[in-house]
Amino acid sequence: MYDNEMDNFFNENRNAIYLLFKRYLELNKAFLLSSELQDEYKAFTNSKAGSVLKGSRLETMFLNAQEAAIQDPWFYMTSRNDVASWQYVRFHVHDILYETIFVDEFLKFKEHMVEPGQREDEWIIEYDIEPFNREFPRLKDKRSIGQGVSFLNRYLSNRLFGDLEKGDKRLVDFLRVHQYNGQQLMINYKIKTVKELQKNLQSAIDYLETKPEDTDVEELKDHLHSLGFEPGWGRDAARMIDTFTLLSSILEAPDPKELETFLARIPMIFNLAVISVHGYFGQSNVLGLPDTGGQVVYILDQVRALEKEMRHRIYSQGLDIEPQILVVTRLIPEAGQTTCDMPEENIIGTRNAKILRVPFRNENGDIIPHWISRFKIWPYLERFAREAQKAILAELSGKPDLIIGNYSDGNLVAYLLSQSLGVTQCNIAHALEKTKYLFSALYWKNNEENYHFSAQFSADLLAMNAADFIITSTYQEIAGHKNTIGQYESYASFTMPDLYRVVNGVDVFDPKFNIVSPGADANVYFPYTYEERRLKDLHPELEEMIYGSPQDDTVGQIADNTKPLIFAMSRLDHIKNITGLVEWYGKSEKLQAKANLFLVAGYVNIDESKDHEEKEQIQRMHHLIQEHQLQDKVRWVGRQLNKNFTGELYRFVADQKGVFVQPALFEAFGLTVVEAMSSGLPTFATMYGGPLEIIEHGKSGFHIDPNYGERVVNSLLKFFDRSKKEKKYWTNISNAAIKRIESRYTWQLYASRLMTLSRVYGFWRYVSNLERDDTRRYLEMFYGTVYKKLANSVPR
Ligand code: UDP
Ligand code: LCN
Repeated sequence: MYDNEMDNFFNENRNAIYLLFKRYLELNKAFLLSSELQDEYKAFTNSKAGSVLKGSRLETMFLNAQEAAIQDPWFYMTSRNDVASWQYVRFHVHDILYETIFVDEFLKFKEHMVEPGQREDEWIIEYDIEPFNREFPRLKDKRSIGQGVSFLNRYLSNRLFGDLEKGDKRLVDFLRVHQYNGQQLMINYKIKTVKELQKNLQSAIDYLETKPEDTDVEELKDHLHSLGFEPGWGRDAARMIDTFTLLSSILEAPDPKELETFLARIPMIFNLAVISVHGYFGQSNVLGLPDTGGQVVYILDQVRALEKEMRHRIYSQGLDIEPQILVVTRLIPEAGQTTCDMPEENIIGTRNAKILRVPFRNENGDIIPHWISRFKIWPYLERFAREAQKAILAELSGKPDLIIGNYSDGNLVAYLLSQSLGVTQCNIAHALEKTKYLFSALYWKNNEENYHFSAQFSADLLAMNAADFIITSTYQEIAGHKNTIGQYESYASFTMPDLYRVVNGVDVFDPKFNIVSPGADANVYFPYTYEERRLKDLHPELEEMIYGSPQDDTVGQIADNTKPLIFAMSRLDHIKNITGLVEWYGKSEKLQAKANLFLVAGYVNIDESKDHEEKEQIQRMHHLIQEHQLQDKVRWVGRQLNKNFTGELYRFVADQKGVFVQPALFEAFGLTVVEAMSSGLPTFATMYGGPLEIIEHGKSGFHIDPNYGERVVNSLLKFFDRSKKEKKYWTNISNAAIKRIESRYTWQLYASRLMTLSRVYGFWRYVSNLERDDTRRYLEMFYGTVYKKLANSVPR
């Protein structure tokens, strides 16, 4: 595709453009990333020769450049001009030509560079979901991304209820599908048409208005039954009138808000299966073990909040049914200090929620005894799903009403279960690995030995396209930010040379995406100022852990305990970058003079770790502490702490006017950030990922760029200095952090939103089910012919 305006610009500025490309070629790199492309461009246009390019369209392209693939004389580049808006172009470096191209051409060029043996016209699978989505509604405005349900309500009220007058029976039929243990709910066979429904709703309202508002459903049910109404409308006359009126008004003049409120009341979720396969899923002694962090915390808090919300909704609609939630995970016989070898465990703080553990088996059917890294889990999942299905059906005496998958492995299992049982599927990614590792797809072969991304990304494509709806913790998780790519967005197009090419992997404008942010357990993580709730009895133990003499699981002994603490806590993965923090601290004597460093992460003893990345990080930690002689300024604890202890630890650090630092190279969401902020601890967290959205920079905390350690050190120094000079500075940031979390990140808000979404998507699934068959078949084919082979190629 040619572009006259650009052609003219190229003709007029041949020399400058040539010099620009020459500069890039001289970097001698096959691939350039956004920062390299943009920095080099800025440097060039600041020179005399380059200044003519300023303000041009070419400049916009280069300032938004994301990636370039260079093979003299060709320079292929992609730029992201806005959230989820991509442009692909190529330049001929010597002829100074420019052309816009299609995504597949860009991907093919990259493939050719990585696999020079592969012919450009060689046939390779192209994954393309776009044709299947053509008939489906799609958001238009980037600001609406992640608010799928509001859009869907508008769409449904327009489309479905526009058809009602023509006798569209879908709503009536939908109201009739609800049952619990054989008991009919909502409406029965007496109501067959929309007209009958409208008429009987009026009769029911008239009847109820003759009764006192608090008349119990028991007294009313016989008459309502004769009108075609079954339990599920409300516990007393007042609530029933309200629900009937809501529906009656929707049938007359559909309104999206009313539709949502009405659907949110339908008793359709009694049993829930939550799938979380990898890591050590347990209630104590697990956090900080490999693959075991926020996801476990998230799910346990989520289950408690959901059970409460489900019970409340079921009760308000007049039913006496106890909701049941199962968290299905992997049984690990060699469970160490954890309970992961127990097939069942009740979840503390719930009435009826359980952890159900199903083992992995080898080809002979023997149970695998040991922990398996989340990157090597793939060959076990299909069988796991089959056994999990049996266990769930037996435990619930029937199907669950909703299946929630977690992370790539849990989402794949949720996909298999939901297909097999015909149940609504919700996905939660927690973290998609694709954006965490540089060139994870392009150089997938190099990563296979340790990471098996080929299987993981294929599982992700399957699960995200099969899901009825997807919950994300932030907007950036879906579509990124002006300058960063969203985690889901990164699946829109990519290539794994020699394997397959994705030209349309997922559409971030799909209304299936909804932002529902998690919180932190408010019973555990509360402000340090709540004196009467504080666990002061733990203080001697905390003192000992931070300042006491060295133990088997600690390194370093802080000499001067009058300085505030810089506290960091995370799993000891490379991406968490705790070693980066130690290095920045080690290199800054000024910072060492201002504060001590306190770390809770992984193990201190390398022999205790079974994870290759963790081992590497442990080694590096020891090395850095020695190299910078930090033994009397740093305390590193490698121990699993229970959450009440952790809660008081954040507050203990706050008492001393310390700070929390989350230095990750990328953090999908960052529960520690929410925990620290809830405690009132000023927090410095990575600008890559969730914390960018959680923290308002300079107000409720600070963003840091882990690629520039010196800048991080400077902002910490500035903070400590200002806190010393301005009496209220530390407290202002602390208060704003607490406020920020209270207003946005709570489990109560989460549970209410998720329960409403589940019902709206349940309805949407019902009305669009048949239309989805072609997608389902396409995904099955991909599962059978691509994913399954990749999964089985992972060594067991
Ligand atoms: N955590 C902990 N001890 C550790 C590391 C982590 O208790 O050594 C807890 C932490 O309090 C938080 C969770 O594990 O609740 C980590 O969640 P986050 O979202 O920050 O990171 P993830 O591990 O999920 O990547
Ligand atoms: C996984 C992560 O990496 C974190 O960023 C999240 O906070 C956690 O899961 C919970 O969703």
